[in-house]
Amino acid sequence: MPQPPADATAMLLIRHFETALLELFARGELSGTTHTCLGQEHVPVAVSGLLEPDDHVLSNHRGHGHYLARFDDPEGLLAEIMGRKGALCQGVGGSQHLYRPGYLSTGVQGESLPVAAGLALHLRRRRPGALACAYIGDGTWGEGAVYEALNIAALWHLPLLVVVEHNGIAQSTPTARAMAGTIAGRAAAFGIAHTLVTATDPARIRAGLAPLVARVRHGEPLIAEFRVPRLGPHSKGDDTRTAEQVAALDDWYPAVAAADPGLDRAQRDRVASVVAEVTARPMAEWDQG
Ligand SMILES: Cc1ncc(C[n+]2csc(CCOP(=O)(O)OP(=O)(O)O)c2C)c(N)n1
Repeated sequence: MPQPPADATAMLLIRHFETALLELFARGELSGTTHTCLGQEHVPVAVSGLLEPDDHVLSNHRGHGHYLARFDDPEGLLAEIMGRKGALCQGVGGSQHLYRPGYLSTGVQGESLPVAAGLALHLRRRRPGALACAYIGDGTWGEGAVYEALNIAALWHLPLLVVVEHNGIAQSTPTARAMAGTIAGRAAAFGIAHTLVTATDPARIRAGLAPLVARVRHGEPLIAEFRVPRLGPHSKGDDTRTAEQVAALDDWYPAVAAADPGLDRAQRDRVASVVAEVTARPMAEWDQG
């Protein structure tokens, strides 16, 4: 199925943004940490296309793609990560802790789901039809707060969409070594709908998810589990997998780039000019008032 231009544009933007971040680290121009979503870009691109302006997004430590797919704001995000003028949160949030109306991320695993459930309750009361969408990884199913939130979401019929980016590894622990049973089985235990997504074409993904997300808006929570590869290290240089293991993972990028090399080049150039422009800015000043 051909990629609608907007989807390919967003996926390529996120790919080149994440690659540029790793290059900035390698050159010593960035400090702190970062977790790139290389290989997982299609997930937020597909999901964002199903979201409405009143919906709220809760993101996690691997959240640059979630933000860029929702707001197309590489300047604000890079300035935040680099602590430069124009930063989204004055440079105090960094890569993992972003806030913008309708959007919140946290680096603390599992912290977002109870907040998402609370937001979903608020939305059900004040903005009927709107939903809270929380992105979590498979490793985060080891956190007890996840189950407290799912229990309440099911019991109170909250408009909660949980997007699981199941990349099969949590930092350096293969999921198979840490998770008993399955995410589908855990959803079933709460009577929550679950769907498994393996496609990488956002339009195709949305076609499958749209009727389920429509039900979320009327109080039927959903767990959408995406099987994805994590192509990069956990953060910057801490990959415990062999190069052969990583090379064997599927990557959507070669096919999408080959389908439209001009678009790929344009997005690479856009990111390069964002990097040049933001890097030249003075440091952000934290207004503590
Ligand atoms: C409560 C908590 N414990 C530990 C960490 C350190 N940590 C950051 S990411 C991560 C693994 C996350 O795995 P997963 O949820 O599968 O997401 P992925 O990194 O694979 O996207 C860990 C252990 C954390 N951020 N929060």
